[in-house]
Amino acid sequence: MFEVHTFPVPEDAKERALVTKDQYQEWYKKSVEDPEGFWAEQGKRLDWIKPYSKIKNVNFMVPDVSIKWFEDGTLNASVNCIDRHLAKRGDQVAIIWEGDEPTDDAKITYNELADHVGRLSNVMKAQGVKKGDRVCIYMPMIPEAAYAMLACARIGAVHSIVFGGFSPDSLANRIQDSECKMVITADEGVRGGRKIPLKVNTDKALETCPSVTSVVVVKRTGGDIEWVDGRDIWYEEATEAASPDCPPEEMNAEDPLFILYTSGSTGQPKGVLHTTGGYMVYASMTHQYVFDYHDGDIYWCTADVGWVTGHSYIVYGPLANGATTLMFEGVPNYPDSSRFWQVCDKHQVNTFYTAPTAIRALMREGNGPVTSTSRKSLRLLGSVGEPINPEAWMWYHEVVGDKRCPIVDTWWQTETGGILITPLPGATDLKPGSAALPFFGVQPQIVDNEGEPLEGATEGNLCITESWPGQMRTVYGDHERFMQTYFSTYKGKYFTGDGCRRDEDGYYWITGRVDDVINVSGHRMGTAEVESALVAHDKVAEAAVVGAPHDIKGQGIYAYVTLNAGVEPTDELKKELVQWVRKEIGPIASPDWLQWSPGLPKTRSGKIMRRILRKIAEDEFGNLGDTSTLADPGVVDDLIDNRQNRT
Ligand code: 6R9
Repeated sequence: MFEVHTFPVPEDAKERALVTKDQYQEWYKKSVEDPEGFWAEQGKRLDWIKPYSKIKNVNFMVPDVSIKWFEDGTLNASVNCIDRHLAKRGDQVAIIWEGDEPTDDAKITYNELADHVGRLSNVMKAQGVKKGDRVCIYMPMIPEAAYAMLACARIGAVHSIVFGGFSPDSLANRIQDSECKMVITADEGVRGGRKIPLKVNTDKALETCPSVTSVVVVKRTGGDIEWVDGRDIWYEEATEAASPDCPPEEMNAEDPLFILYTSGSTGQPKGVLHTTGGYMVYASMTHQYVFDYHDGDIYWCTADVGWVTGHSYIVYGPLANGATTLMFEGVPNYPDSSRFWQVCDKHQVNTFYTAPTAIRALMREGNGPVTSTSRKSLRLLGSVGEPINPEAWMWYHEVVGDKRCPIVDTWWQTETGGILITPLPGATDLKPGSAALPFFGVQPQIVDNEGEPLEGATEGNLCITESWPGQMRTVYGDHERFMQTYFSTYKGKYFTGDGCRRDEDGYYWITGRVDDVINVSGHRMGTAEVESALVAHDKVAEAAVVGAPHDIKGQGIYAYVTLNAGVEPTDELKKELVQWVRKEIGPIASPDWLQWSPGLPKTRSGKIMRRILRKIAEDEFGNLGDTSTLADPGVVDDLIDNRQNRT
């Protein structure tokens, strides 16, 4: 057992802190005792076109779940991220772009950002994109991805970003689900010296997407691509010819800002819908307080804009606060594993926010690549995406942060829009591995399997009992599924899908998903999605997928596959199936282990008993629990005998 040390707030963090320990207690108390008053005040951090008079209108009870914040106010998100900063900080750098190659970088000021976004907005309008239309963004990590998001926001279009690592099929499914009218993409992406064929993938996806009438293509590499006349438009040509002035659309606080697809325990990924007012208030506020953001700070979040972390903490939160945000196209180990820290030195980064999987991968390379850099500019470190194991936390703290920098371990989800449980750097003593305490306005509750609230030091299922402004409003096109997924397990409460422990100091320790979602390198993958990709192969009869511990990824994907009668189980076929899943979903879904299983453990009603498969995948087959309800208990011995070596 790892001994828990507490790390007190360092003196210098206390001195510059926007929120001190006492203030945290006081404000938190106010935020839960008088949420209307608290959020009425916080709403003022944005510029509104028509100010709100109503604050909160929320019902968590199925079948009437409805969530509204600031519902009679109007505003525009791009104005809040750009226009309102121009008078004071037009010449300040808004985005520092660091390319895949260390020689490739750029700085974009707020004035330049306004120009780019205005032009692209006009191009989109000229293509017939109107308020409420959906636009898919399938881009590498280049500034144009941020311009595309903000241009959508400016004209009231709803963006749906699809991570550049997803396959043509995954892209097509997401475009079809929200009937996007336009796709904004690039000829190719570049990551770690390798090219990603974004336009080729887009062309392939669009064979089954009749709703898309135009494709805007950024020239990133100049690689060879095909061109569909009348549909495809070069970004550079079109924006050069367009006017930079585009008046913003007046949006209601509850008008959609974006859709972002995320994996759940069943079925196809869900289109998580976020609206404008509450999301922006929450993204801006959490960015300011969690990262103790001060004017002039250089802030770097290493996420991809294809994930929610990129939405809230590369683009909307930082830009709403007039910050300088760094956008990185590359990967942590290219050209070598010093890259992150070299970039910190090069751009004098003060705040660095990354995922535990990256920390673990770099930790494996030893201290040399870190200690060969200065990192003197660093003041604060952050972690997100999965539980950070105390060993990785300690390494991050001691080696990367030279024991000077607090670490904010931020727990949140695509659904929550922003950070819900986290330390504040000037207010919270740290315990490695704990996400610490709730943010203002957030009321966590740990419940048992029957939904009974558990008090004090305890462990159970994590729910949130009251709404906060950044909460998702619905699943796009399927409000029923929204209510079923999040509000029906525990009546009247938002259920996170995570397990959680609370210690005697009230600190929260997230223990991981309690549903059929696997967290691979901080990316969510539904077991059902991988299973349906596998059974789509014509040699596969049945498949069951579970998560298993993985040294670098946190969790890896373990697949049990039953082949059709007469098909020979060969190593070649194993490779073929792994490739097949890559192609069907994307590289992040590749099974790490694949085991042939002539039979799967099923109940007499035909339900696969994943609990047993999980134990075998974890090498814990000594303690399988009750197997007597299985239709054929014999299959278990076969699975144990043929389990995959995970080391
Ligand atoms: C922001 C993001 C959400 C799931 C969440 C949980 C896990 C995220 C965490 C964490 C422990 C943290 N998770 N942050 N677990 N400690 N600091 O990652 O969103 O991709 O939707 O994933 O990730 O299991 O439920 P998303």
